[in-house]
Formats: sequence, structure tokens, C-alpha cells
Amino acid sequence: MKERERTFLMVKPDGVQRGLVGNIVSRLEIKGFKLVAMKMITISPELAARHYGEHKGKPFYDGLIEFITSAPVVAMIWEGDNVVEMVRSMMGATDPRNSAPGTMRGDLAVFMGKNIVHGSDSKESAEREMALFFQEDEICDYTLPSEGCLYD
Ligand code: D4T
Repeated sequence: MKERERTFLMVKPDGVQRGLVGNIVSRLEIKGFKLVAMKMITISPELAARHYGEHKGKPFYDGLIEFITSAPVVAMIWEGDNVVEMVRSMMGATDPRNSAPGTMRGDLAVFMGKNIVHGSDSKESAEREMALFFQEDEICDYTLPSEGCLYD
């Protein structure tokens, strides 16, 4: 089986509480990406600090940590060619005021502090974030029957 790229995607507490998990999963499924890991967790302050380490010291950091640990999130790994870049484009700009219609944030969010999803912004971040949230044996290996229709 061909090795395809993987990315980490998380529906944030606001997305879960608004009942948007299905909508977000559905967008990625019908696009043609493969869901290979998924779990609902409440993020600990320690995990939040590791995940958002690059933002430590910024004015929005404390609020971000408080928000992301406030209620469960749904963490996922998605697989497909160029999945990191394509999922970022499907999410839309970080600030929903600038997210294009048709994107997750453009269609479903109105405020930067409640922008419903997180997705890895590079292959390196994807590797780091997948390892933060998942053990290797939590990632499923299976064939998507539609793969022959999706790729050459
Ligand atoms: P995440 O990491 O949540 O997917 O968002 P992005 O990758 O799109 O954007 P980011 O890392 O720059 O921001 C992380 C997170 O912090 C919130 N935020 C960001 C905020 O509340 N105020 C701000 O000024 C910025 C830049 C939104 C997303």
C-alpha cells in the first residue's frame, strides 16, 4: 500500500459544543481523505502548553490555554496526498473574518478566539502533534475502497 501523508486535525471545544464534529468530518470524508485515528479527550493544561508552546508569552496565550482545556475536543489523524496543505486550505484563515466562504471557518465561525478547528500547518508540525496526541498503535491501517477512484 502506498505511504500517504498524514495530518493532525482537532475539533476545538466550541466546535464540539456546537455539534459541528459531523460536519467537519464529513467535509474531509467527501473530499477523499482517509480517517485513520480519532478520539475525544479533555486536554490537560500540560498537553495544552506543549501543543501551543510556540505561542507562550503572546497576549492571547492564557486565554487560548483556558479555552482549549475547558471542554472536550475531538482529535483526529487524516491521511491523503498533500493532506497537510489541503486541510489547511479547507479550514480557511485563522481569523474567521478573513476565512473564505466554503471553508470550515468561513462557513461555521465568526470570531478568532472560537475558530472551531485546529490543523497542522506543516509536515513537521503534523509529526509533532500526532505524536503528542496519539500512540502509534492508535493509528489504524486499512484500505479505503475508493482510493482507486481518487488517485492515479
Ligand atoms: P490553530 O493553531 O488553532 O489551528 O490556529 P492557526 O494555526 O490557524 O493559528 P495560530 O496557530 O496562529 O493561532 C492559534 C490559536 O490562537 C488563537 N489566536 C491566534 C487568538 O486568539 N488571537 C490571535 O491573535 C491569534 C494569532 C486562534 C488560534
